[in-house]
Amino acid sequence: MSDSVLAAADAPSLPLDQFPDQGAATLRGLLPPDPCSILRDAINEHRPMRKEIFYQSREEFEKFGRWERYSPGATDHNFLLTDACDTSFIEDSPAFVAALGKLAGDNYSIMKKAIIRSTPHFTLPDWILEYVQELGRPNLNPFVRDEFQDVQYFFYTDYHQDKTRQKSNFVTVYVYLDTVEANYSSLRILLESHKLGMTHYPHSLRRAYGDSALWYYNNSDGDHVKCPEFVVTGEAGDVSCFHDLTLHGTVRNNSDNPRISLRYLVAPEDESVDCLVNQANAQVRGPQFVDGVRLDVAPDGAFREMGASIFIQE
Ligand SMILES: O=C(O)CCC(=O)C(=O)O
Ligand SMILES: [Fe+2]
Repeated sequence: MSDSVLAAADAPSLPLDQFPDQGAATLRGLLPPDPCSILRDAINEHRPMRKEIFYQSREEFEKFGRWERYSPGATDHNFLLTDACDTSFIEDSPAFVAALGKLAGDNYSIMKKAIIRSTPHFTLPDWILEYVQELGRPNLNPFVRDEFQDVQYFFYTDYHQDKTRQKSNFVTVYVYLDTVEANYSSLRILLESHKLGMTHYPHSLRRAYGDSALWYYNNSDGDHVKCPEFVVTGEAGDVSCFHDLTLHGTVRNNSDNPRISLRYLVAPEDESVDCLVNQANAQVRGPQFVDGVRLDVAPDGAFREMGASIFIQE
């Protein structure tokens, strides 16, 4: 047996039918690994990690950059939507379609999909490294030249919820395209955190004294939950998913060939459909939406220094 088969067998799983209670699930080996690796190579070839994709100085960023419309679009300026990326083996796969159907009902829609590139510190110009040093959620796209903003670049991400809009109701579905070990910017999911509803970022989280993989989380209504941290290790073709209010994050990736993954936001037709996402909503005790949820973003969209709860490895 090869090492990778062993690793896949060893990776812990979260059964899909526990999604409403846990706020997350894993679908190991859902997709064939070879086409995932081919897609990864194609992305890496066309969008290699290079220092040149970033503005080289703060002056240059202030002249040409902006704090809005810097992410890949749902319908345009999105490299995953181009002919260079064949995703039909994912989206037409009976196993993938069946899993999404369970999560969001047969009439689910893919609201958005994008390529997520984990970015190692050595590809970042010094001025950006300094700029993001005290940020909790260093989304790097504002600092990327327009041409390359068709991919989503993260340095790491502190625990956060993906939901930002009042009306949205979705599940984030993550597709790994390579072997992801714990320190390869694996996803970290705080189980059962969706139950407290939407809360402001930075979230009120403290690590348990006796168990570094356990977090105490509360909302401002006095409700609280103890969340085990689930580290999503895995292989190309493994899929994981989490509710739009589930706290999750990623740590840095310092490998010279860092992780490339796909992220799908998948929505049920409406709130009455009998599906795992809506069953998870029924377990949410706190508010589904709060205003001004990101305290780390200034009115002009600039990022504010606020530190991070997630462990930031150097
Ligand atoms: O992959 C990452 O680094 C960030 C993951 C995440 O939170 C997201 O894509 O919403
Ligand atoms: Fe996220």
